[in-house]
Amino acid sequence: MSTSAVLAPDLLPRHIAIIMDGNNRYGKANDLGKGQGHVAGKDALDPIVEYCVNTGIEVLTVFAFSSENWQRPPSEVALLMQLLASTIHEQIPRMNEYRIRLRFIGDRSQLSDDLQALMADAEAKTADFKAMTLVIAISYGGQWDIAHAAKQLAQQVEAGQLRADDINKELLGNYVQLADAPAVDMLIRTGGEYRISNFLLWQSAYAELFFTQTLWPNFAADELAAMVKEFAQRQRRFGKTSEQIVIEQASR
Ligand code: M2E
Repeated sequence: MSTSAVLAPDLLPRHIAIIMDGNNRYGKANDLGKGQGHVAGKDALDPIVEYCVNTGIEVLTVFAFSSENWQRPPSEVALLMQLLASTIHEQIPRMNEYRIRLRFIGDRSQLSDDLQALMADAEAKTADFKAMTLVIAISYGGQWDIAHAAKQLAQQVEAGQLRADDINKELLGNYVQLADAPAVDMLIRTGGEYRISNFLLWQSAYAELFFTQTLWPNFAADELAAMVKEFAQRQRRFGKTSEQIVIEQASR
């Protein structure tokens, strides 16, 4: 399938979020060494980023390492931390080439000083790029995100700068991660599980959900393009009455 079919801009998702699951199963299925599925998964992102920037997607957010991933075997955590650092190093020149802004969300206090410095450096070097924003979620959890936002409001209340009665969803929504980005339009999970796994809970409140059996290292731009097409079809149906859809289908 061609990945370049043109879609009406008002039917395109502005923000796509992906749970990149299935690296370890890919490693086992292909007799790779322990942890090598993650190495394979690392390279799967590049064509997806290229598709998104060429299609005019504003924000792509990927779940690289969750709050829960800290409970994986220490050797796997160590490998993932190494892979994160080497991937960030590799990605900086690519971001420069494509004019993509790189951002990170999650609880950075859990990460090594070296990794924190590398993340801050990558963000600073790409801060003015406007072609797309690529967001990497590291040590991220949706519940952490909401609790972290609530804590900031509570500190304002404690300081006498805010009345508890003035807290509402609009105000809290200004303190969650990516408050300045469009809401998630499409939430995709690869690897065959049907869960959101504490990803962007607040930001995905109205997202269209997409699940595929494809393991992350095998997920390619043509499958994403088919999902974006399906998203546009769902958008076109949205707002129409069920009678209109029945008439439309009868006339095909
Ligand atoms: C990623 C991280 O499972 C992860 C291993 C490292 C690479 N990866 C998958 C990422 O998601 C950082 C950047 Cl800059 C890009 C991708």
